Amino acid sequence: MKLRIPAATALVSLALAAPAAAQVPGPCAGIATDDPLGDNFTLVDVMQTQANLRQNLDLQELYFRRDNKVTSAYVKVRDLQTAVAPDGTSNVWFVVWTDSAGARKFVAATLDATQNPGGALEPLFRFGTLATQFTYEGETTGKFFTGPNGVIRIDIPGALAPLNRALGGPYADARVGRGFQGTGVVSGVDRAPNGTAVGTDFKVADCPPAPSPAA
Ligand SMILES: [Ca+2]
Ligand SMILES: [Ca+2]
Repeated sequence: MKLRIPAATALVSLALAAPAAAQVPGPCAGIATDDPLGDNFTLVDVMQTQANLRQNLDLQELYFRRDNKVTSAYVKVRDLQTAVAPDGTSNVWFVVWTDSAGARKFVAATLDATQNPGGALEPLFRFGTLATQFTYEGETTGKFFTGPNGVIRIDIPGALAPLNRALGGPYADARVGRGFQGTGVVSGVDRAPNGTAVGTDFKVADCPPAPSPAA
């Protein structure tokens, strides 16, 4: 028995150590923006011992891909977990861009801790329009690639990403919601790029076939 326990532990460690990046499609047309690690704001956080959950919201990179006729936004963070930082009731990641008509559109991923207190949280993916505030207009699909350097993929409805048009001036915006059912104050804790800057336009086009290793 004593021999089997370390072996099993080693297997588990290997599985946990597998980088999220290995499963995530990387950029195929450059990145929209990167962002420094450790620059996310800390709100009133009475449980600093759980500051690791904050790494959920430390933006690192934003890029877009179009695969199988679906355009998706990819938000890389420091350490993605399906849990909400202790000083909020929800975590929201917005990706915003300006369309060819000049309207600001967005997709968003939300984790709402009131959905299942203390338990596993299922992310909700939505899209909408940003005018004076974020207005949700429907649900979309996406995926969380959890772990260090984890990535949130949010699929953009086809009508919002016409082929050969640009998603202009994109940026990512990570926020914490507090209050009843996550509808209270929503505070920005990280933005990529910082300030009011925006990233590089993404011209909606299919990713090229993966290059051969010898290329
Ligand atoms: Ca950051
Ligand atoms: Ca930032």
